Amino acid sequence: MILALAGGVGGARLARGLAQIDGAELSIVVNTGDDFDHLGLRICPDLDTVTYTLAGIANPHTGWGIAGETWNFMTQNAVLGEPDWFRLGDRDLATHVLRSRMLREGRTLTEVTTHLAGRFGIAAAILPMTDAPLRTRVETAEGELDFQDYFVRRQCNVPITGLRFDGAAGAQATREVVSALDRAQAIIFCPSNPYVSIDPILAVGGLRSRLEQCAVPRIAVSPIIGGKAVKGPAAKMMAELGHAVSSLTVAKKYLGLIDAMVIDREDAHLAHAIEALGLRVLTTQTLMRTLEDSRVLADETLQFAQALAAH
Ligand code: FO1
Repeated sequence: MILALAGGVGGARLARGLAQIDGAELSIVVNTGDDFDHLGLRICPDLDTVTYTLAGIANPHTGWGIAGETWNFMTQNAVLGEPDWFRLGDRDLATHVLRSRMLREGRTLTEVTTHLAGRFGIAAAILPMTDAPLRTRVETAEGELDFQDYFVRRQCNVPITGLRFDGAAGAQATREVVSALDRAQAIIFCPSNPYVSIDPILAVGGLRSRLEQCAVPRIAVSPIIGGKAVKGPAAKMMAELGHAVSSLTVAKKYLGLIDAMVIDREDAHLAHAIEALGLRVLTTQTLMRTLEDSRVLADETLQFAQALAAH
């Protein structure tokens, strides 16, 4: 079984590629630090991005939400004077209504996510990192902001000074995540934002130490290509937190948690420096524009894992 750690769009795209590989059972542990309550509904952006991407219905332009959405709910919401900075499409809304009702009825987020994945015909296990509330808070010169307030309402336009994972102290990994980790034959850190997609997963009680002690190949696919993030604020955050924007910074950040890195051809010149940290490196095309790109990268990453296991 392959275990992937993922956050938003980049992570979901590699996860979709991994799900295409014949015979590879897949579990995806997903960041829930971005979750929040909005308009009376529980919104879980990264779980939904992974679910919609694996279902093949994700909006290809935004990466989040459902393709071919209509926006009647948002239009009417504005008529009623309700906030419209966070856009919930009409189809997407059904997910949030169902999830919120099931949670109110006492089901866990893991149960709700499994139910939704089943309705979309997804074979992979999509696992929230925890069922407990853990919320990413962004520290800025203007004070602390809720994650979606920073990310969507403020469009990441405030320099950050740090990040905090509210509730991490009391958040335990679920039984399903622990069992997936125990059964994993390889662990893939998807090309998700290290600071706001992967770090919240590592902040969940027991997960970092379990990953540190895993004896199977652990490979990170870098979200940075040529000093830029493919999507989202990873590069901006890296710079604001005082680091060089590069795959080498990603390698250093994951040191102790990974055995190897997959970097883009554009960053081939960094391979020696990453290897000098004691990591193995695979250099290939990491940009995923199409489903075929995702499948090829997933295939190469799994072959790399097999070679590492045989080593
Ligand atoms: N991102 C935006 O930039 N603007 C939005 O209006 C927006 C709405 C939205 C609705 C549902 C959902 O699941 C995700 C949504 N996102 C939106 C994306 C999301 O909030 C972020 O991309 C992630 O939290 C970061 O991974």
